[in-house]
Amino acid sequence: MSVTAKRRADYLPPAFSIPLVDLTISLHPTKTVVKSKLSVKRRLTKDSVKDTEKNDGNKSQPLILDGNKLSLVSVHINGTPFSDYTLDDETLTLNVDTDDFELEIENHIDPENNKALEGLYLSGGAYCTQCEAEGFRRITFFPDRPDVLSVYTVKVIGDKSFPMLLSNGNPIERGENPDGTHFVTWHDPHPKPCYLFALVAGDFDLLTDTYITTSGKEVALELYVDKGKKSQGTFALASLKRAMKWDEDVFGLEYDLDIYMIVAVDFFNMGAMENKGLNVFNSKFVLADQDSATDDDFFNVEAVIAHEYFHNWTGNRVTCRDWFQLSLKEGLTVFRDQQFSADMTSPLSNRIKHVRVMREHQFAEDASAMSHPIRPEEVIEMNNFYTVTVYDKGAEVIRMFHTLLGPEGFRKGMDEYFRRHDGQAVTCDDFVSAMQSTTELDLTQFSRWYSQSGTPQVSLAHNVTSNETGYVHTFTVTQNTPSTADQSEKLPLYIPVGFEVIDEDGNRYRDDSGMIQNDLLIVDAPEITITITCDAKKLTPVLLGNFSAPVKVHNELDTASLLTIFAHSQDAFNRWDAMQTLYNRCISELYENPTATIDSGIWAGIHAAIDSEIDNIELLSECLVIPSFETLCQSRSNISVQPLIDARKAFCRQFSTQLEAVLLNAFNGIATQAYSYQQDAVNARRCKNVLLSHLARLPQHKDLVISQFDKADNMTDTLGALKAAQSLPADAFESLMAKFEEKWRHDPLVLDKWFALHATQPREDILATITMLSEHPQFSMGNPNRVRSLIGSFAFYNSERFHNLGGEGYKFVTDYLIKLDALNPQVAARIVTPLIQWQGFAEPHQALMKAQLGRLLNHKGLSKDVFEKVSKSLAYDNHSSH
Ligand code: B3K
Ligand code: ZN
Repeated sequence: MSVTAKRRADYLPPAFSIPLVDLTISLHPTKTVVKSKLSVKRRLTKDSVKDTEKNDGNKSQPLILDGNKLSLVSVHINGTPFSDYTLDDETLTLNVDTDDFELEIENHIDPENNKALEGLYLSGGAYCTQCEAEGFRRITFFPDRPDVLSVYTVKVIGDKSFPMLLSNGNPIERGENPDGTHFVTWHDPHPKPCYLFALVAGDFDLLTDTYITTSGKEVALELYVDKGKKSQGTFALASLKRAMKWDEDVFGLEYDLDIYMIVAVDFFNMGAMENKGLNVFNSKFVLADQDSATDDDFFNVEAVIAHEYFHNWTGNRVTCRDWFQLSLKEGLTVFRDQQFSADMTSPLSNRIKHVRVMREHQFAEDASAMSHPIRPEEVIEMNNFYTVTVYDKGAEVIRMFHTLLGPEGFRKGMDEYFRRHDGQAVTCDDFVSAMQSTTELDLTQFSRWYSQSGTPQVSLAHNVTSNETGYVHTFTVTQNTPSTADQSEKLPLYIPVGFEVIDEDGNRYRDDSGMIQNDLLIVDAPEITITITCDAKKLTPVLLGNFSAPVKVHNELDTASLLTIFAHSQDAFNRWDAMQTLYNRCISELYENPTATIDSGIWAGIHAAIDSEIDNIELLSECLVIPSFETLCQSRSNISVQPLIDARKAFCRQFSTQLEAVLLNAFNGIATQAYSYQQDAVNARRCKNVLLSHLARLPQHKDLVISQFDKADNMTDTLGALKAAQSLPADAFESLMAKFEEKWRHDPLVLDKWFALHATQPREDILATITMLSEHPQFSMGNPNRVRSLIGSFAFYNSERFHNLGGEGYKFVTDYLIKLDALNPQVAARIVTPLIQWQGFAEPHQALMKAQLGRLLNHKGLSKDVFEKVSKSLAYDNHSSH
C-alpha cells in the first residue's frame, strides 16, 4: 500500500497527451477483456518535467500509465510488440523515445469480484462503472488524471442477456457477432478526462422522452431502471427536463449531445455520477412515487438529477486541472443545484436545509483532524476529499461571489469563465480570475477562502452612550479563525456579514457612515466598528442574514431581543435563526442545571410566535424543529454526551407539555389534502409531521400517531408517524415497525428507511438489534445503501448509544468497519467519520474513541482510505496534547 500524500504544490502538467482513445471491451463476469488503442503525443515543453539541470524538455521522459488490479496481456507500439516496460502494482512504465505513436494494450479485469465498486463491476445483474476520482485505472492502463482530455470511441461487446450496452456520447454502430454476442459502438466527440468515462450493460426498463433546446436542437432522453420500476422513474425524467430548461434560462447553457442517458443501479458508493451523456445513479436518487418515497426523497431526486445535469458544463465542458481543484466543479455545481431547488420549491426551506448541513457536518469537519480548505493542499486518498467542506462550504464560497457581485454580475463572470475555459482543465484560481475580470471589486483577499481552512468566528460587541443628538450605539465586529489541525496561522478573511439593526417596533436603522450596504457589512479586517446615532435606546443587531457567510456568530442577545427579531426581522431566515438560538440557550440552561425550569416568559414568547405564524406554515414548521444534538455540539466544547442529550430531551418534553394546546390546535388546523408533490401540500405535511413529533411525547396523543400511520396514503405521512412513534413506548413502536416491514419487505429503498429507524432508536439493547438486523435476508454488506442505513445511521445519528459511556458503541462500529474495509474502503472511510471527530467530547469519550481508532490503525491490510482519516485523527491527538 502506498500511503504517500500528494501535494497541490507538486503539480506538473502531463508529459504526454492522448487526443484519441479507442476501447473495445468484451464483457465477461470474471474475465472481461479490455483492448485499448491510444494515440499518444509527447508534450515537448519543459513544464511537465521537474526543474532540474538535466531538463531536456521532456525528451527522455518515459510514458507512465496508472493501472490497478489489472492483468496485463500485451503491449504494442505502432503495431509492433513492445517489451521495454516495467510493471508494478500501480504503474506501467513504458520506455519510449518516440514523440508520436499508437499504443495498444490488452488487459483483463474481474468485474464480478470487484466489491469496492470502483472501476467496472458487476452487481445486481448489471455491469456498471465508477471512475471518479481514480477508478479508470482499474479498467485499463492510462494517465488517470483529469487534465488529460481525449475523444473516446468505445465498442462494448456483451452477451445478449445484457440487451442494453451503453457508453458515453452517441451510438454509431450496433450489430451481432458470430459467437452469438452483440455489440454497440459509441462515440463521444467532446474531449473528456477518463474519470467521465462510463459503461453500463444490463436488462432494464426504459423510459424515454425528448427535450428541445432553446436553439431548437432535439435531445433524446433515456432513463434506465430495474425491471418493473418504470412508473417510479417519471418524476426523475420530468425533473431532468426542468433542470435543462433552468440552466438555459438562468445561465444560458444548453445540452450538447443528441442523447442524455441516466441509469439507476442499486449498488453504488455515493449518490450519482455525471459521466458525459451517461449518468449513473444510485436508485435512491431516481425512483420515487407517492407510496414509497417521501417528500424529502422527491426533493432529493430532483436536486441530484439537476446536480449531475449541471455538471455537464461545470465539471465536464470545463473540468479540473487536478483533484485539488475539486471544489471548482463541486462547490459551483452544488451552488447551482441549490439555486435550482430554491426556484423549484422554496428559497427559505432550502436555505435552512443547507445551513443545517453546514452547522451539523461542515463545522464538525473543520474542528476535526480532517480539517482542510475547500481547495485541499495534501491528499492521500482522493475519495476522502468528496467532503462537506469541498462541496457545501465550496458552495457557500460561490454563494458569496453571487452575493457580492449580484445575480447579473455573477452571470457575467460565469459567461467569461466559459468563454475562456470551455474544453479545458482549469483551476480555482482560473475561476476567480474570470470573476475578477468582470467586477470592480478586488477579489484578492476574498480568494483566501480557497486556501484557509476552519470556521471563522464573527463576534459583536454593542455599547450605548448618549449625547446631545441622542443615543450613540457602537457596534464592534471582530473576526477570528481558530487554528485547525492542518493550519495554525490564520489571516483575516473578506466576510460579507448580513447586518440588520431594528428597534423593538421593527423600525430599521442605517449606520452613520453608510458602511452597511444592502443589509451587508463587509468585515475584511480583524475589527470593524460602526455607529448608529438615533433616538432609540434599545436596538437589536441581527447578524448573518440568510447565512451570508460560512461562519459562526457570537452576538449576545437577551430573550426579548431574540423575540423581537422573530417578530420584526425582514429576513425570514433570521427569524428562524433567532428561535434556534433561543432553544439552544434554554438547552444550555438545562445542561448546566438539569432540574431547572424554563422561564414562563419564554414559553409565552414561543406560544405567541406560533400563534403569529399559524398561517405561515413553512416558517412555522422550521421554527418548531429543535436543534439537533449535532448542531448543539458545534457551539460547545468538552461535551458530556449524556447530560447534553438529557438536556435536549428535557427541553423537548417541556416544549410538548407547555405548548400542548397550541401545538394540538395547529395540528388540527392543517387540512389534509389529497397527495401531490406541490409546495403547499409539502409544507402542510411537513408542519403536521413536526407537530406530531412534539405531541407524540405526551402519552395522551399516542392514538394520533397510530391513526396517522393506519390512514396514511403516502410515504411522507407513514414515515412521519414512524418517526413520531420513536417516542412512544417500545411495544407500540415495534408493532408499527412490524406492520411496515410486512408491507415493504420487497422494496429495498423503503426497507432502508426501516433499517435506519431501528438503528436510531436509543434503546439499551440496540447493538443486539443491529446485529440481528445485519442478518436480515435483505441486508448485505456488499450493498452501500444497506450499510449506510443500518451502520451509518447508528454511527452518525444514534448519538446516545454510539457515545455510550461503556464504549460499546465505538467498539461495535470499529468491529464492523474492520470487516467492511476489506470489501469497500470508500464506504468504510465515510462511516469512520463520527469516530474521528472526538475533539469536542469530554473524557472518557476521547480516550475510548481513540482506543478504537488505535485498533483500526493496527489492523493489518487497512485501506489507505481509512488509514488517512484514522492516522490523521490520532496524530492530531499527539499534536494537540503537547
Ligand atoms: N462527482 C461525483 C462524485 C464522485 C465521488 C468519487 N468518490 C458525483 C457528484 O458530485 O456529482
Ligand atoms: Zn457533483
